[in-house]
Amino acid sequence: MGALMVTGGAGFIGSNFVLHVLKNPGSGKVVNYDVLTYAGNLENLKEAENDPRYTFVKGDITDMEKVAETLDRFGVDRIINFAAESHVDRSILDPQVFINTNVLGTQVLLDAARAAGVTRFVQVSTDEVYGSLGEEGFFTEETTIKPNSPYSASKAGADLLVRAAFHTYGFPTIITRCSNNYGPFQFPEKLIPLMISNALEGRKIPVYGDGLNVRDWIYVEDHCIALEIVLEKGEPGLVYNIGGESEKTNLDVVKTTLGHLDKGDELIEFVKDRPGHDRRYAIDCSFINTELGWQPSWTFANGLKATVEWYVSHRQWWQRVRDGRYRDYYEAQYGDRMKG
Ligand code: NAD
Ligand code: TDX
Repeated sequence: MGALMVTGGAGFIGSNFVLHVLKNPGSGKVVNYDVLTYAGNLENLKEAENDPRYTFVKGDITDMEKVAETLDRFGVDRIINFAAESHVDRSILDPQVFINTNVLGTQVLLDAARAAGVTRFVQVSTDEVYGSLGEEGFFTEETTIKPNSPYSASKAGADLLVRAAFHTYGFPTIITRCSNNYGPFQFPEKLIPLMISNALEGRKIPVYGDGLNVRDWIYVEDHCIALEIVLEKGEPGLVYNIGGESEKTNLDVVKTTLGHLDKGDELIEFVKDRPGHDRRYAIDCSFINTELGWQPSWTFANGLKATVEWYVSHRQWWQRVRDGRYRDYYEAQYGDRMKG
């Protein structure tokens, strides 16, 4: 078996995925290819550092030469692409980097992977490509793509390129579309870690609009398990929806989290809504269940409790992320060993 390349493996879901894969003593080599934007944090992977099966390569997915060289050097035969700009609010402020990484970067990976004879390419996408739901209904794999933010439009663009690579060249690609993840190592710009860290510091929690937007929350470990199954057994050319079967309004999530932290609702501050804010996401994940036997195992109650406990006991992690000190770790660990 060749190596598995995990792009974006220093981010939230990518690092959880790398650690999850390495837990299996039978797993092969894993190459984490990540350019380390503000969202990439090698501290997440401390546990893997001394594992001979694991290698980190600092590289950009838009850099064709570096991608091709890495595929060749490590004998990569499978790729799972997590690398992306992932935050909707940032995409509203500055869309261009989203197009560069999410769209162009995906095409570079596809071209390099096809040239290198990669036998499986999994694109980690999002339910946001489907747009917004009303009060009723669910996104299925057949739902028309109608992205509403620059972020989701860039992810939808990437999905279409991945689909085209399959149809045009017969390149074995698979797309997964997952709902909102939460859990350890999530950058504290996203709702749940932002709330927990703000509340722990006695700061207000900004709730957009009326707080009644609905998201379908999935504990990151459940997503990782689903991705591992898709990587092994998924059928090329197909899309698999992945969801947590846990629809909640933002206000519900905020109030429950504050409850876990013994904090009161007075920390909530309603602020101006996000422009173009999608009202509701909800995933029908019956296809992956019937085809591949996956279903989420974490309830939202247990997952949120575990997440709150993780942030409470890893205060240093998020404080270092918040003040930028997490970057010192890379310098200390790799600074004089690697250039670029
Ligand atoms: P994240 O922002 O935490 O991590 C992204 C990682 O990609 C970082 O390590 C970053 O350094 C790396 N990266 C960014 N640009 C790169 C480039 N040009 N070249 C190489 N590496 C680059 O994101 P996340 O929340 O872990 O999401 C991972 C993937 O899953 C994304 O593709 C996202 O669209 C998708 N997704 C996320 C969620 C969610 O709820 N977070 C849900 C569904 C799908
Ligand atoms: O401060 C906040 N206040 C607030 O009310 C933030 C950061 C968010 N929100 C709301 C907006 C959303 O309705 O909470 C909800 C969740 O927001 P985010 O955490 O920013 O996630 P979302 O926009 O739903 O997108 C996420 O899920 C799908 C990820 O960031 C994406 O990468 C993924 O594709």
